[in-house]
Amino acid sequence: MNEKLKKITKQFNFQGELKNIEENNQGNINKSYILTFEDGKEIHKYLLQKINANVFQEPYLVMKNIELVTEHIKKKLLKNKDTIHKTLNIIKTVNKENLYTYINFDGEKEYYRAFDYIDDCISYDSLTDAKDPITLAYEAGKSFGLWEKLLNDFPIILLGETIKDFHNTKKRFNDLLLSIENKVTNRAFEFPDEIVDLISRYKECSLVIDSLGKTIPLRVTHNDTKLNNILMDKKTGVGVAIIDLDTVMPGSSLFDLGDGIRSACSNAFEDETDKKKIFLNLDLTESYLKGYLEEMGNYLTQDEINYLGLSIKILTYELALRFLTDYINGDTYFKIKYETHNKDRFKNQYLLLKDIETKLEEINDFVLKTLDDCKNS
Ligand code: GN1
Ligand code: MG
Repeated sequence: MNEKLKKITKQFNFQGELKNIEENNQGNINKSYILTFEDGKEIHKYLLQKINANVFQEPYLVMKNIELVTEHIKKKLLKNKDTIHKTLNIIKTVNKENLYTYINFDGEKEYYRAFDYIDDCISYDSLTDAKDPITLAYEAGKSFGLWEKLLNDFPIILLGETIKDFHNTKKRFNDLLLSIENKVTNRAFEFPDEIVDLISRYKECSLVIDSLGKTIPLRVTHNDTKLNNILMDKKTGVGVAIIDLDTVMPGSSLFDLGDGIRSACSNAFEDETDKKKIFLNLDLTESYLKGYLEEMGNYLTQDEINYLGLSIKILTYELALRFLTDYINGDTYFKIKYETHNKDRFKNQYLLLKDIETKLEEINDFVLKTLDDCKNS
């Protein structure tokens, strides 16, 4: 067992004796470990995470947001007598803190936090190989819709901004231009046509961010609504919990909906190698929208509704910009597993973006039809 981690686990109020540490490689940002403890006959599992302090520069703020939001959700679930859904439960350190700060050999601070491990669940990186993708897409939309609904009355001013301008599409675009100018690598030369093409979409893709806080309300949003951030019950397929709450901040519902559909309905992994698989699956999209709108449909404003379809394009555009920027900057942000990982991720998002554009009209029709169905049911 990793001796350093073993030492770190002693700093938390875990129950029992540590039996196993297993690394979980799903996230692109933080490092995660599943811990198994034994207490007599009882087994307790926890999730230990090392926060990526390069990405989250204020880890205590991240944890404060998570604490506030999860306490609110817990109260709401109790009030609604909802025993199916769950939320993250923070395990405090022995000093009653949300984080343990470890000083490493180089004198740098490493931040660790822990949660109860939510067992008997599965999270998908893609729905294509799942047994019943249509139902799971519906569950995915419903899960994020319910999560937003539960937080609809949360006092938004209590939340800090954990990553500034996280979904500011214009800022993401400027970051790409800066990476090209800074020339840390010469990789921008690999994509001259794509870059010109991305520039041509700047205006349309800035529409949501330009209206945010004006005709598009600020809400409590998750901001990282990837499919694998939903834990689904292994047996029933029901979305049980929304995880990865690091980017919970004031934002737009459109960020969450757009990113959710981009991720769940794109029919492929973000680093898919079979290009034929990369397209927006309209059946999955319709199902996701249905689940989401059943929960959130009554709360959305007209402008939010008008931009639902476009948000899928914008969020795909934004992630394409981010992967390309990171590739040009020499891979400093996203974890990579091989040298051209970010390049492949960019190419896939770019392909997806082009496909989404051909389907926007149809998606907008779904939105109206689904909203009508929700009202009449
Ligand atoms: C990161 O943490 P993870 O892997 O769920 C990223 C998201 C991206 C996603 C793309 C804090 O999410 O914004 O959409 O990778 N999170 C952060 O895979 O940057
Ligand atoms: Mg994340």
